[in-house]
Amino acid sequence: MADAAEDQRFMAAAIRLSLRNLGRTANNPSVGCILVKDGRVLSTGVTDIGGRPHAERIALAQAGEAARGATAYVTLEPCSHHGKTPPCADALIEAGVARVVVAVRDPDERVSGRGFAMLEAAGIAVETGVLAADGHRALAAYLMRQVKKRPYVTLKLAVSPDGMIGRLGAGQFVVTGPVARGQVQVLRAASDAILIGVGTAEADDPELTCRLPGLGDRSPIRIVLDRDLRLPPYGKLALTAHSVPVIAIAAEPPRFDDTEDQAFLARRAVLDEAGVEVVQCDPHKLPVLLAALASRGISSLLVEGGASVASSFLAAGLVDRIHLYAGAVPIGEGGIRSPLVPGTAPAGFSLVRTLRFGPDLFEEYERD
Ligand code: AOF
Ligand code: ZN
Repeated sequence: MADAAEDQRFMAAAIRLSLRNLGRTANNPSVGCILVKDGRVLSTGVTDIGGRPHAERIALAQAGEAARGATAYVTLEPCSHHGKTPPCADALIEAGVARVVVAVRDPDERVSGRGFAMLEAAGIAVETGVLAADGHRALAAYLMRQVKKRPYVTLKLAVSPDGMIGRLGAGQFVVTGPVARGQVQVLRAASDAILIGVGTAEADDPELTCRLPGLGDRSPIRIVLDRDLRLPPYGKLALTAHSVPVIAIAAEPPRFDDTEDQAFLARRAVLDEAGVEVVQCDPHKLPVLLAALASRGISSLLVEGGASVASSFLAAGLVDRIHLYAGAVPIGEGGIRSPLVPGTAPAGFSLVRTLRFGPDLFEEYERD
């Protein structure tokens, strides 16, 4: 007899497990799977780096014959299609699993209910919607790309106690402590891509990689809104483009007179050489840009700066989540005012979490 509390407990574990490969499975979701028999965990699986094998196959391979009669807890409906891998629903059936418990139905039109139908047709008991809200949150980026054809956008801002996010022409100004900065790198590691404006690239010369010990190979693709292609070829972004991809989003031609065109092409050639990919797409048409990023398999986008990029994403209604770090170091004279202030939910957002990282306060807001 199924026990609802036990189902929730194992699903919660499967959801936590799925978070492990967030940001590393593009263009596939990171799914968690736990096989349980007689109240004991037989094996676990998370969608592998690069998106394959799928979670269920990893867990089934580990359990072997013991999977017969087991219950599979899977965060997403098992796939029913022959994509780059054969259907997980078939693998669960062949392994003799007795029951499948799922949090979220897969909106992928190749699956969408067919996974459940295949399992049920084989006599497997199927239950869905278990811890659905938590499952949706864990799969938010994948679901956004599938349903709205754009990435899930997180806006990150570090605001000084005097309400600023940087100082004009002063280079990188650190308003938060090391614990908060480490958290930002964890967030980078869990994102498929990170986006800034070229002004931030010029002023701060950021690297935007994840440099935490043990997380070094999890840096997201770096995207720069760079209408005129001003990205410095000897800045940290261009210099590291051969190891972690950099995409510069420049305006579409034709927009220059001949001389400007020549200069643009010359800058483009230098960036090409450095390994920076130049994509021409009007950087002011954010919905078009986001659709293009989604079609490249980017499901989660972290917007990191500066003020005008943050404001345009907010104004376009394209922010799904805000991570606001309230730092302890004032910026003072010449500061760039933050579009948001700590302690005040922007219209259409609600505060979901507050944490303290050393001297700094962290607030998480989600779109209502
Ligand atoms: C699962 N378990 O762990 C994942 C699933 O190209 P393919 O063959 O890898 O299929 C990609 C689709 O598979 C993806 O759009 C989504 O529907 C599903 N992802 N399914 O059963 C998993 N990652
Ligand atoms: Zn699958």
